[in-house]
Amino acid sequence: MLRYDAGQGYPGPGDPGPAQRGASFFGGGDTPLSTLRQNLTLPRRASQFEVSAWLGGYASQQDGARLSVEFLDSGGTPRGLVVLGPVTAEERSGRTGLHERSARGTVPPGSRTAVVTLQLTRSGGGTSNDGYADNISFTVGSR
Ligand SMILES: [Ca+2]
Repeated sequence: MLRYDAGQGYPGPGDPGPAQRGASFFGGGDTPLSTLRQNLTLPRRASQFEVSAWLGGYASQQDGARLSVEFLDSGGTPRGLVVLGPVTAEERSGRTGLHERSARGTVPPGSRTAVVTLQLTRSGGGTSNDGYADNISFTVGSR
């Protein structure tokens, strides 16, 4: 976790990002790849999903954040995959910050588990892995 008041070129209160951004966000640290993963058991009646996240990076560097949701059946067989990001340096207009990405759809039939994975990737340019993420949300509902 990094704080929005960390300075040193990291995203701050005045940079593009969520309106309600709290005090901290996820950053990649000093390693080429940082991964956070959460396995969620889906309610039996879940038929619709919505996923959103604010993803970003540093200046013109291509370090980035990618959020995926993989749906698995009871045997662990993949039923579907949704990917958000990464937000490229071009999409950020070369400016440090985070931008919202979202997707919604139908939960693939037979899905019992959703695996939410955040990957923060360094693509050269110093030791700092400047993939950033905040306000990650995954919700399901029934129609
Ligand atoms: Ca970097």
